[in-house]
Amino acid sequence: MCASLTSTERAAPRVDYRLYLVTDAGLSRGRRTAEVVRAALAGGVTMVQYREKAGSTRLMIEEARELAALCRAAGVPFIVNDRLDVALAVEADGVHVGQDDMPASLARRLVGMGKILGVSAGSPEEARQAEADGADYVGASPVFATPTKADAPPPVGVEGLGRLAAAVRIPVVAIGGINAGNAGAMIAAGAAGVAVVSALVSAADVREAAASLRRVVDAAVGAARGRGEARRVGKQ
Ligand code: TZP
Ligand code: MG
Repeated sequence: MCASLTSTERAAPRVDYRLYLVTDAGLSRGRRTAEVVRAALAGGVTMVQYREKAGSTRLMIEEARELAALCRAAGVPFIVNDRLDVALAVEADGVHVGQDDMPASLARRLVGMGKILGVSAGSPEEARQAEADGADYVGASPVFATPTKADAPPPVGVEGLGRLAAAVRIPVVAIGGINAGNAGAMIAAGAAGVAVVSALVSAADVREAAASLRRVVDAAVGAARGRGEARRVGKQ
């Protein structure tokens, strides 16, 4: 049945995972999420995830619709965290689910084959299961402990990220405690990109923070390609 096709068995969307902004209204210093996303896009983020845990569904749909339009204009994929209903309502490019959310195989079936499906994984086993369930990418989660997600499982660390990335053929994105100081090490360990909340949304200058993270990630991607590791880095 088509829902069990892995991303390597179907025509998976081509996605640039290098710098993935994950929104958090509560950490955005009182700025509107649209303002943060606009600045992050100007700074060079290659992907945006709308992650909102509070508020009414009506407001979420209105906000997500605005963000989807900004991302579409920038040519950047727009993903909704957890809320498949919101993703479908605003015709987002995809959805991201965690281990306690809707099962990935079901999310794949509901969202359709043409959309991007991301799944959080904290071990090689969870990553392999996500791949088998039809995920396009895995979020290695969390790499480092972070106050941004209080209920996160134990951190996998850089070595755990490497083991996780080696376990699957789909791209792996590192999340949790990532900033310009450690982003390069994520790419060197096998990640296709980094997903970042506070280092972007809480920055005084979001555009500049995104630009400097992009420089770090691009340099690390260039170095990995130089070592012949093109498969897991950059545009897949
Ligand atoms: N999933 C795993 S860690 C995390 C999420 C959403 C939060 C990452 O936030 P930060 O501020 O980039 O550490
Ligand atoms: Mg979730």
